[in-house]
Amino acid sequence: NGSELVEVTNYVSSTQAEPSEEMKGIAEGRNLIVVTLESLQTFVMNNEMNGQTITPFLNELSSDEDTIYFPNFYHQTGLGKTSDSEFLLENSLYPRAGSAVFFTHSGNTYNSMAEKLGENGYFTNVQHANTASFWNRDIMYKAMGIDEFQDIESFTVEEGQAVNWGMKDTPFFEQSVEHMAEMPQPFYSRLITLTNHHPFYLDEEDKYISEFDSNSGTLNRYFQTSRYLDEAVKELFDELKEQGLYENSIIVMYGDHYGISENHNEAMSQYLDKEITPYETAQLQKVPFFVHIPGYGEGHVDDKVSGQIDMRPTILNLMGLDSDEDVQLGADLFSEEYEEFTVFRDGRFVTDENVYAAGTCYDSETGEIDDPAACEPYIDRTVQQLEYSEAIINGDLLRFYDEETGELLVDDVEDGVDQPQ
Ligand code: GP9
Ligand code: MN
Repeated sequence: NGSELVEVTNYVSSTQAEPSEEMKGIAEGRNLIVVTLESLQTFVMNNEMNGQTITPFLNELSSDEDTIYFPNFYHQTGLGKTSDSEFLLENSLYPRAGSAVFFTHSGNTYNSMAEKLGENGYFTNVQHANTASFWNRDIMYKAMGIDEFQDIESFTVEEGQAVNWGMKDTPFFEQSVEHMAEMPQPFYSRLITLTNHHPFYLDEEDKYISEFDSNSGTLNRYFQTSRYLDEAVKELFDELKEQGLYENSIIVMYGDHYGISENHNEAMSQYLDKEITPYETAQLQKVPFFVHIPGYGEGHVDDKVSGQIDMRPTILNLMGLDSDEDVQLGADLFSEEYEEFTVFRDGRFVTDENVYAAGTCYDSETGEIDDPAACEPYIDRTVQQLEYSEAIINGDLLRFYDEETGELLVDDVEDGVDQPQ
């Protein structure tokens, strides 16, 4: 009802963190390249398997002087998998429980990051070598105001260039960069990778490391496909440099969701050499997040607890665009007011002190069971955040967003819910 929607509006405007002045606009006017790293989890980063480095390029990048790397960044996706991560990135809202929002709410009005960049002179594009209708992307991208979607039709897949779900990441990146070279600048181009996807098969020539040896073929192969993705990203950086697109861009990369489910706990326990408790399972929802700004020079590892919902406000501030009046539930990661409190779509949460999973409150450092009182205040807040997000989506609330003032028009909200739509 109307009063609930007003409550949501008030909540959103009263809880926005003031974006960082220091980081504001440091990538202003640059091209924005966002790479979705399919199924990449943080546990493979800066790690080895049977003495072999799994992600050599990304490891180097994580301590590069032009990179801010977030090792305690969590995915917040649900059943919509990759598409849920896209939803989080573009809208800074939680995806829906029990269904993929890309299918259920593609008719809504959104105020996506793409639309916002578009209104500020950017050409906006997504590239993904799969059929356009997968996850209802073709429809949802229109709702999110993305100018151009280059799907499989825009790519040439030669003999030997496909494996698993389709086109391999290396030729995909090669052609993506060629496409970028043709785009009007500044552009926002989002690249969605595919090779590191279940069931994680590879051609022999693409295996840079050997398999793991556990009872899970899935986990055994996952290290190899992660290694392949790492190599492909290295080539992406090389090609951007060759095309002269590197210096004048900002490159943001994030893992979309877990690749290894709890069905493989026994094998995972063998690899990590520890028992997989609900605490460990929550830790395994970490996905890597990189903000790479060529020439920045002040790169560092930022270990704050954070999540995909924070990408939109963080990126927009770096691009010099205000979003603190927008209807979004994440916060600028560089804000001095940033609160370390990350909510999973299923109601688990992580703070700097605790991990709440399977109804149990754990100490975030040790993984030991903590006093339930430590988690208590966050339990209601978690439910509330998720409910508000649902209310925004289900009520199509962004219809009432005023782009001029950056506010929700409360009177219209109340009228809108009283009238048949
Ligand atoms: C499909 C690709 C993978 O186009 O994004 O989807 P997923 O199964 O990871 O959601
Ligand atoms: Mn995915």
